[in-house]
Amino acid sequence: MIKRHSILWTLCCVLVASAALDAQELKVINTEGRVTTITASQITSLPHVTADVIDHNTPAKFEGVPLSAVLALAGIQLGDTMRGPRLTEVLLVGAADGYHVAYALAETDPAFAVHEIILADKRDGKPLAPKEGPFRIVAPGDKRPARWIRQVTEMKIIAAQ
Ligand SMILES: Nc1nc2c(c(=O)[nH]1)N[C@H]1C(S)=C(S)[C@@H](COP(=O)(O)O)O[C@H]1N2
Ligand SMILES: [Mo]
Repeated sequence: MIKRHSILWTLCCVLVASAALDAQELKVINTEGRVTTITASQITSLPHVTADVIDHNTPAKFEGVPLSAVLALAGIQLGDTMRGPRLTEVLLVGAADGYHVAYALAETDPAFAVHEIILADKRDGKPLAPKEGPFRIVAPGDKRPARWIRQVTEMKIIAAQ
């Protein structure tokens, strides 16, 4: 009896732990449908930049990774390759609550954008709160934060032409 109970308990712990780990992952899907899973530790180990923004009329300092660097982990090339039909590519971003936003892929390219879009993992020196993180897009070039999508789980590139 005790043994069966402890096996069930262990199973439960494993399920809960793996669900928590899943939430720390991010899927990037390229135009061919190839899925790359990026882990939180991969993102942590990339060079970080900061974005000083005004959020709810209050200054906030986000830290994160340039979106272009996250996309590079999934083999998505920007820069010189961004010409011709590649300029029709759309980045569709999905969140845990079902919210979605779209960027033109070119907006994520530092060669095009004045203000680099980042995948933030910290706000004012602390990891993002669960309802905001673990990852949130911060686009300092956008005056309204409607595309600053919280709880990002998926990024999909769609060729519009
Ligand atoms: N996942 C997710 N991200 C989201 C939203 C949402 O509903 N879900 N709302 C957007 C909108 S419309 C705004 S104005 C801001 C609000 O940011 P806040 O949560 O810091 O208030 O988040 C944006 N990011
Ligand atoms: Mo909003």
